[in-house]
Amino acid sequence: MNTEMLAMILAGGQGTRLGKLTRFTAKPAVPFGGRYRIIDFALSNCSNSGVNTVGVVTQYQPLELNAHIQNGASWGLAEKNAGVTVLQPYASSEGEKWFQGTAHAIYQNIAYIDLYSPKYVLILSGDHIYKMDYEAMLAYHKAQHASLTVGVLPVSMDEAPRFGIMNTDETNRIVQFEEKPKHPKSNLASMGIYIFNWAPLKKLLMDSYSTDGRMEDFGHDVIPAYLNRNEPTYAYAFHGYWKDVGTIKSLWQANMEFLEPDNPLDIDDRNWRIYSRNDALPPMFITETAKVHRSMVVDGCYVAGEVDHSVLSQNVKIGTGSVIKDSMIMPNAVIGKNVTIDHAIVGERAIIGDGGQVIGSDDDIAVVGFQEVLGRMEEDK
Ligand code: ADQ
Ligand code: ADP
Repeated sequence: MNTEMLAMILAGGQGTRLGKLTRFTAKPAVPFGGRYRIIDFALSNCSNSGVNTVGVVTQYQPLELNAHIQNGASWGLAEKNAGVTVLQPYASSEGEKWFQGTAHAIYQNIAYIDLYSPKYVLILSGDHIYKMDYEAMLAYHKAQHASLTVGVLPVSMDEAPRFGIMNTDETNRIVQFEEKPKHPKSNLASMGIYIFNWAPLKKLLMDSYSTDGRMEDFGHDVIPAYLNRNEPTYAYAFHGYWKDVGTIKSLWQANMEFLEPDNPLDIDDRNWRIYSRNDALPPMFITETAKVHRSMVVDGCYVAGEVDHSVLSQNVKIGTGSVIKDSMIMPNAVIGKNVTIDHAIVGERAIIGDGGQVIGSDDDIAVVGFQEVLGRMEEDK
């Protein structure tokens, strides 16, 4: 087996900042935009960019993620010379342990990567909403004769401490890099997207794990080591919509932006489709009492109440007299009669009984957790 560039999607984060939504689900498996899960964006980008061999590195609560990805057929990644492999932590000779940092997760999967003898390895995060052509990034990487290319974009100065921050010279070579600096010296941020020449990265990881100088993390350890060793390391500027949906607020915001007709993500782009698993659900049903405005409502939904500026995912039920406004309702949630939901995210399979109130604000989005049950339905009383 041989592939020029193989992708590794890091999908192991717990997503503690998403609280009750990720108690039983890895962050990349969190539903987004009615029909999708967050990881669909990275998987679709791979497929659209002609990157056909993809390893998905999981760790925390991988069941939902496994069920979602299956053999990758939904993203066109199960055909000849292609494939998605879901990689799980395994007991190594060092004893059973979780992957530690991101670089350690790659180190643990060297044998998988070597099966395909790639020249380049593309490292991605499973938790970003964006459309990006990795083939164009590879062309840039080759043109610069780089050993490592990092996808970058400017962020606001107050957000900069959440990111890897760098300075570049006039040729876009990275001359300085700090992971999550308290006092950032620039606003040029790493997207956590890397193209590495595989041979030198593999050597660095193998050497570091045979000594004490362990390379746990790309941002903290590997990029600084590349700069120290004078490996040609370049920044690749991304222009477009990109969102790290790691917090409740950013997840809610990204869903609301998804409803904007001029959303820069342009989900209707036929040349860059975002694919997802298709469950062949029945069509949605809207009753005579329902009112639906400015909303996305997908397959399997039943709506008898009022829905305004909201996203309803698969199989959501909304009872009569209920009002859903500025909210994101995740798959299989059941909402009873006369319920008010405003500025909220309702988790998968949550149940909200008759008369329930879930009301947040711009600064404090209300959350009902995965499988959480609030109140009771009339029939149960
Ligand atoms: P963070 O996103 O904070 O910063 P990290 O927590 O290491 O970095 O996670 C990166 C991705 O890897 C996430 O998708 C996470 O779920 C996953 N992940 C983490 N540990 C893992 C493990 N052991 N096994 C599998 N997957 C794992 C990074 C960079 C910054 C950059 C931001 C951009 O370090 O420099 O600015 O991404 O979002
Ligand atoms: P957040 O930043 O919202 O807390 P991340 O997805 O970035 O979420 O990951 C949170 C942290 O949890 C990371 O430092 C990651 O290494 C750690 N982590 C991931 N999986 C596990 C696990 N199974 N057990 C303990 N910690 C984990």
